[in-house]
Amino acid sequence: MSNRLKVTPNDLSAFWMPFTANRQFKQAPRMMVSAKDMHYTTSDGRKVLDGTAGLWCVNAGHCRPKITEAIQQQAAELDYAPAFQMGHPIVFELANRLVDLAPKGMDHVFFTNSGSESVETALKMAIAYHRAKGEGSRTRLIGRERGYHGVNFGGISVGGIVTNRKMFGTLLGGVDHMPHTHLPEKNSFTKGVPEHGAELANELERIVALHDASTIAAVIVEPVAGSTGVILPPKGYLEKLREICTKHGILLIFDEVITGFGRLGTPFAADYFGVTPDIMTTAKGVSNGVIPMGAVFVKKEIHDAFMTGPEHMIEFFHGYTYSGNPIACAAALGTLDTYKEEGLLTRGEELAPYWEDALHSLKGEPNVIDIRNIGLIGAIELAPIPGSPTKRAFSAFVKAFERGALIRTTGDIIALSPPLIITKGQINELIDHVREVLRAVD
Ligand code: PXG
Repeated sequence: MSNRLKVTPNDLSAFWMPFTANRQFKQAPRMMVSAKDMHYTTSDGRKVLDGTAGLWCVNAGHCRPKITEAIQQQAAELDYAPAFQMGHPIVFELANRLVDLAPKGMDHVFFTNSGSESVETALKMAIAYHRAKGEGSRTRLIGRERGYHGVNFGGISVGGIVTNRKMFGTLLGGVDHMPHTHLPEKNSFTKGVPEHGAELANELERIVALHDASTIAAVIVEPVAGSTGVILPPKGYLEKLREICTKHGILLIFDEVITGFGRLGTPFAADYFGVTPDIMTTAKGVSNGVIPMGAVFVKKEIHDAFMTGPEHMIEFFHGYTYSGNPIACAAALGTLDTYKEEGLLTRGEELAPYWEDALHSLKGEPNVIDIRNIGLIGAIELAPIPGSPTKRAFSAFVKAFERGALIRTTGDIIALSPPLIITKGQINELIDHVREVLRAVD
């Protein structure tokens, strides 16, 4: 580590950075060189408190020994085995462990390498499932405004974030969107799940009436929308969506890439809300973000619908070279062990009230127009600088980093989602950084 601290990259231009203002970054780079538990160390030797679990993924904290050791051992023992028509033991072990953790009835798991791939997999599964059952006319997909489902074509088609869609042509056909559930005029500064807006689920009935249920394969939503700046489901909303989907034979997909693996204080958001989807997409926390991995959970009926026809035939023409990669599986098993030993998948429940109070203590600070929270997620919405949207929050992000805290901003919203190992003292520290930053930015 020590010699790396001194190294500055000699040319920053070759790497085209993802979702980054490349030219701005390269003028004043922010580099991390190591990490441990709740902190990063920067290239200039400063400690930075991780207020975002990386990108919502490092749920067990950084460089955890069980995960590191599992990866090291696996890399030396079986580095790769073909994923198609071949197996290796730990991918089956992992699938069983995951299914044991999943909501009841979600008995099968399909491996991918990212949230985006999990979403594509789920959408394809949904359409193919209906066709396998003799309902090939069910091809439409329904997403939601402001939804984020990764960056592949299916995901941006059902997604509802304009900047992620508008540059990329006509996208998938046969997609419709429900309205989002952000109602600041009614729900601002709500603690936890908001009171108002469950009726927005009825918009699904309107869409069904327009297209006819016989053309609709699936509805996909994030139970709590993350990327767009944290939008919570109003009380009763997800239950209503479930009811409408069931009534019309439409599959309900929960995109739990962010909410999965303890973020709300329960293993999955499905557990938190007591609503079970038909398909559940995950990634990030499944392997603590350490090695890319995604997992799509499916109900037995869906899996079984594919298990027909001649037994020598491939049932689902889909999969990735790295589906269930041995080293990713080892990382995931090390992650699940760490979660279990430290009770991390339910730790958020104990900490949530403290987190909520700490966050809402920012009410009244300059430019704060809303605060939202659930589990170990928080959002602080700022009034935009007139004519320069996003600038205020981005300045806050840079100032926080300089002060020693990593926060995440999207638009003019600050989103916080610390590793689930955070202490009360570190919650105070994080919120104090945010408070000072809010007082310091224009
Ligand atoms: N679905 C959801 C709900 C997500 O949040 C993806 C799919 C895509 O996952 P991959 O692994 O393909 O990136 C995501 C990813 C942020 C942020 O700061 C959020 C994500 C990724 C990066 C940053 O809000 N979510």
